[in-house]
Amino acid sequence: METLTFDDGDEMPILGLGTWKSDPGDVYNAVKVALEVGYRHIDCAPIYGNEPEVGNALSDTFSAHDIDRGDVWVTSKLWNDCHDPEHVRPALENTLNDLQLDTLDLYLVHWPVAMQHGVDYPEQPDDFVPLGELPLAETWHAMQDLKAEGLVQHIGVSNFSVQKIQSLIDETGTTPEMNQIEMHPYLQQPDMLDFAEEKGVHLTAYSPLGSMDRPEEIKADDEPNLFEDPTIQEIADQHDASAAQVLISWAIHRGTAVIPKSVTPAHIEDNLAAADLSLSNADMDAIADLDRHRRYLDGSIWTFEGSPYSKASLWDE
Ligand code: 1BO
Repeated sequence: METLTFDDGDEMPILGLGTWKSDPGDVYNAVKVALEVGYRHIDCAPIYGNEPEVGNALSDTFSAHDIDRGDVWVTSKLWNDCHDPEHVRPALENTLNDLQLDTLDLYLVHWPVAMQHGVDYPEQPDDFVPLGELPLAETWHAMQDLKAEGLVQHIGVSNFSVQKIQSLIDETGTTPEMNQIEMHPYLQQPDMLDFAEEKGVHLTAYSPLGSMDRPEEIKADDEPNLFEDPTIQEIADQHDASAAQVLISWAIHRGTAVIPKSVTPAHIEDNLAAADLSLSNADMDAIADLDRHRRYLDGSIWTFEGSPYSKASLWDE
């Protein structure tokens, strides 16, 4: 499988298994199946509420000597309530403990949003901490310490805008190695793609299939369904592929990593086969025309009335 190469030569498989919204009861099997059929990249986060089960699946696979730990890329993320430098290392230690690992391949700051310690999801304005009080650069320095100690091999961010990454570079003199963001044909983020290439930041596309299984409370009424898009369907038909495979292959053709989520063995396998699907320039041009800057995960959960965060300050647009 294609890989993204980091400065030290480490290689991240370009296609990974996403685990957001995978129930603890399902994710063990999903990770086991994924590793059995050939995935070597698993994307996790403590807020997904399933890292202990992911850890059991990894541990059982490694102890059966089927696959070596060194052959699997594992990413996790620092949740918003642990941005204070004093909470960064304990948060990582919890994740390492849950995943039953000594080190992570990649650790990301999950959102450019800080919350009071102990808050999973904010319910009131006081649950937030404004970035003016707890700047991202302070959190970033604590992330750098984790890397220096070898507790994580690479560090990056998620849901960061061009402006926020540039500020981090200006303020700390270092560049995040990864930005994991929502990307699919309806949200192509061309400026981020150009910026990332110029600065040497890798990108990972989350919600590449449109994330239709999100909880109803964070879904809009009028959400377009990528699987039903006539252009995607037509390209899928031409290649005798599924719409999901076209969407995943599109991300890979743009040089971004991609982490489709599934707990269904047939879909997990179908998604992996997208790595072998070759789209033509005409296919890529047709998909380029679909961009409508449509976010499925638009940050509303962080921007309710009274929050110090707004959509404008979150996305810098
Ligand atoms: C709130 C979870 C976002 C996806 O990583």
